[in-house]
Amino acid sequence: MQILANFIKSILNFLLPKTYLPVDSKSGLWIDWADDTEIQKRRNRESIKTFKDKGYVILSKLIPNQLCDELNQKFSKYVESNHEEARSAEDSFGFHSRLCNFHMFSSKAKEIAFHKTLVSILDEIFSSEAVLCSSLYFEKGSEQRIHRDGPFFYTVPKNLFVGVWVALEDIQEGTGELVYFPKGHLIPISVEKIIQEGGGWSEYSKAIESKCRQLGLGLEKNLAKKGDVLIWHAELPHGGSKIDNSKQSRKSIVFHYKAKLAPIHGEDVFFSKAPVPKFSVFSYKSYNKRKYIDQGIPFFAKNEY
Ligand SMILES: O=C(O)CCC(=O)C(=O)O
Ligand SMILES: [Fe+2]
Repeated sequence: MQILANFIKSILNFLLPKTYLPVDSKSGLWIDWADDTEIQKRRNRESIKTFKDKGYVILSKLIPNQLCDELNQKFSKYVESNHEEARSAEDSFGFHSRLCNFHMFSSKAKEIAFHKTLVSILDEIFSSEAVLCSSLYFEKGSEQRIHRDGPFFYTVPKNLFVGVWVALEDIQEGTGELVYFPKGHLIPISVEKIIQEGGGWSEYSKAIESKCRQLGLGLEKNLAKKGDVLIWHAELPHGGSKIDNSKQSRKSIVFHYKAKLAPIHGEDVFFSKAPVPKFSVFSYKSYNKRKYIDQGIPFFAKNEY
């Protein structure tokens, strides 16, 4: 069934004229346009309101400590049984760089990703089913520069994406905490202009950070407790701060979701001058009746990019 659907989508992508939708076109997320009375009608109104106003919402202690510990133990076991691959990702303190798509291996990760309260909020944010696209398990801070996730998860229309960050231990100061500019999702940056000038990811990220600083937005640090969850808007500028204490871990997992029917593309399409294909083609799996993209097997990748 899925093979047939993908075959048809690929044919249609080939035959149909591609959409010329400029990257700077309007947000497709209803929340970005909704007024207060609309938001008040929703079950998770408080979370949704905070998400709309600040660009993120924190759900304190949502994930049980035991489940966080079990996932960390699963990661250690995964490292043991994949020692050759893991060794190349290990630093001199014994910590590994990011493991991509650990949820494809671990049902504990899926249990967290599809936590009942979490998905009920995500479904309301999208006003449709939230579909899990990918995940990143971090044993230490990412030290990633301030960025928006938009280019990596380019939905059409845009912003039908959220990131969900889960603390898997109490986060210590100096370990490369997650940082973000509250309200930074509201700042317009012309991607079109950057593309016209031949720029890409690096120019876009620089422009975002300097605009936030220029407007005097404060950078906030997420000194989360084990089990805390933070949901960020597709346009929230965020990153990982510098690691001062390399001996201390910063265990966390990030999940990326899209609205069910939204086609999703990558950086190549986001920064390209070419029109966008109508459909994105993926295989899906399900867990407790929730859909997720089949990402194959987990793999280690560099933390910085
Ligand atoms: O956890 C971090 O330090 C940042 C992760 C991040 O930016 C992402 O997953 O999109
Ligand atoms: Fe990110």
